[in-house]
Amino acid sequence: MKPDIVALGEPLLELNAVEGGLLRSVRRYEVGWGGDTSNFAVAVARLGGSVGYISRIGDDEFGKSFLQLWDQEGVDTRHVIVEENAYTGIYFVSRVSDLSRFTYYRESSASSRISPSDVPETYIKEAKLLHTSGISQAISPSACDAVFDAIEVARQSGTLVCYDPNVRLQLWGQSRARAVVLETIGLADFVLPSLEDAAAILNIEDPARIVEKLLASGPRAVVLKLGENGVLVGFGDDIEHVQGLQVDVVDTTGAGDTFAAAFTLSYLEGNEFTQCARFANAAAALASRGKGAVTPIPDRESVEQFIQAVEQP
Ligand code: KDG
Repeated sequence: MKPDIVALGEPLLELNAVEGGLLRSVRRYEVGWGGDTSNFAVAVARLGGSVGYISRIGDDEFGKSFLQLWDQEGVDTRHVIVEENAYTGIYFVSRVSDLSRFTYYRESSASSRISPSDVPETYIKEAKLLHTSGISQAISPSACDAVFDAIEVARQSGTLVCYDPNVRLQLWGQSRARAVVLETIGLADFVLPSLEDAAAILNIEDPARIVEKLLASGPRAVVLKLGENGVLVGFGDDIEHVQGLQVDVVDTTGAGDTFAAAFTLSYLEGNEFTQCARFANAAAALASRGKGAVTPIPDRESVEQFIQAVEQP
């Protein structure tokens, strides 16, 4: 099987606080899976796409847990390298609403040791789309090089590049993040930043100006995620607003990754950008109704039923 979509980055075991408050007082966690690009890959698979993952994991129980997950979900793992004597990263999620809710234990993890020699050129060339992120670049200099190499292979062979800046300033300094993210945006076909990402890398607050500015650097489409206010979709000279869908939000962790999966899959199925964004909005809304990054990712049927219910209440 040659997957249509391949993603490159780091999976992280997730420990999601059951109680509210600071982690020092939390006594119970729900164990799950996270890592933006792994969430993306699982979401593509649940939505019915063919997908493969490029990463390194430790030869530990958490790495094995990921192999089981990907196997169950139908994510191709032939380019996931299992490294002896290395560990799989973990993160904790507290019940607060901003990115400070993430606490990472990932320095020197197996994934952070990914390097250009791990980039599977033929795999990327044979795919229709490569997805990667600012987190994949932030975890180490060698991972950052691997991302740039993978993008270069994709660009040379006509494989589309989707990039989620996913700016996590706990992982790298703002000026380095800004330089790398802006450079990468110029190399990507689709760029899917959140408003917070854009604020961290541009000194612009107006959403339409952000989209214009990013589009000017070269992508075919920029989709700016505005949370419950929906998204702005910019392509060519057009900027369109797609409304958000109201759901009871439990945990937004991973919702952006589901958005990216649904958007890219819908594009590869031949839909227009605004149509892709509508489908992606619905998938992301459903993904935020449950706790954890992976468990609430919806399947195709649930998204289609949800869209129908919203359109014909
Ligand atoms: O998009 C959700 C991710 O942020 C989460 O699963 C953890 O990959 C993660 C990270 O580095 O923040």
